[in-house]
Amino acid sequence: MNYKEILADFNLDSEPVSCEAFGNGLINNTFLVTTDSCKRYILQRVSEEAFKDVPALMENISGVTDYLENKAKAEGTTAHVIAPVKTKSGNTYVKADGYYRVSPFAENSISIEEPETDEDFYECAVAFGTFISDLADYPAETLHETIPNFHNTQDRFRLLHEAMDNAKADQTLAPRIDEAKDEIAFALAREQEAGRLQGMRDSGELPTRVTHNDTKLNNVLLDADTRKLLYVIDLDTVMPGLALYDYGDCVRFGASTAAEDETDLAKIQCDMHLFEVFTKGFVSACKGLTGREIEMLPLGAKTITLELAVRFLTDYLNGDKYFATKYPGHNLVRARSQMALVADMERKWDEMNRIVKDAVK
Ligand code: GN1
Ligand code: MG
Repeated sequence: MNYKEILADFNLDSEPVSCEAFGNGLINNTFLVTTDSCKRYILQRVSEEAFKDVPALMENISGVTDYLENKAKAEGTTAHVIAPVKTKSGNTYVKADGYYRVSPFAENSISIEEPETDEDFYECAVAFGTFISDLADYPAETLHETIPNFHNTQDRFRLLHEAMDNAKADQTLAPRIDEAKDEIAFALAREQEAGRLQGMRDSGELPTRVTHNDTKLNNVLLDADTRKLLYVIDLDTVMPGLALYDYGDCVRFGASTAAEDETDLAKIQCDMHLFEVFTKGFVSACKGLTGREIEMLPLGAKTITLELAVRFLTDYLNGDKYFATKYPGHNLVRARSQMALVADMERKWDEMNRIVKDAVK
């Protein structure tokens, strides 16, 4: 990639002088760009492996950022999203050897991989909860499904079965079936329960809302000094979905006592104190959650954790095509760690339900 050539199409303040790899995302390629006048931007090459229709995805992002900016303006507040930088022809991306987009870099911000204090985690809960309630009136029918069936857990299991069948018939991949036999058994033993929330969505028992769908802790930027919310980022998967999955995905990542790819399973737990902190923040900020949604919050956390375990496992069986990996077997390690987290939630199931009940008293 010749970054100067790509950036020449965008309305930057001055000439770009450097471009370096940046961040911890597993899907897109991200770079930090500095210009001649020391202004900084984020340049991203959007993964076409993950996102089949990037122009549609960018239309979603423009729609949502415009909407939230207008809403904030009308209320006399500031929006917590970052709008893309336009190109000289008024577009939000350029197509070169892939699709590229640019956004202003959020100065004096931090993105955290684990909560350093309860307040940090509470702030993230409020950020994601508010994001959903602020988009409650957004015309959901205008959003494109950027990854079809992204959090359809039933479909994620279908893809696991498909990957198992394909791996069996492929000489290079077949040994992976054996290596992952315990993880496959763990997933399949929970397949029915894992599909429950999707079933409740299909029957209308749980409302479909405009949701973020990738609520990892590091998709929130906090002010480095005040630790208050600056921006919710990574809007690639904003689509109609379940609030429970947004809630659950941040619990999965942020309330875990270990990293997503921890190899020492004994270190992996869902911390009940952090679970309580997050739950309180989320239910207070996400206005209008139904009684049924609140009741199902623990299952939201468990289901999204198992779903991601299944996605890592599936990618492992497919030969590591989707998630960026740092070593062979990385996806299997991730699947194992997410399953250890599921097992810990199962041990703490009654406590999780009690915490949710107390949080809404
Ligand atoms: C991916 O790109 P990133 O790291 O924010 C993935 C999420 C997973 C996450 C696991 C579009 O998110 O669904 O939960 O990795 N995003 C996509 O770390 O697949
Ligand atoms: Mg991200």
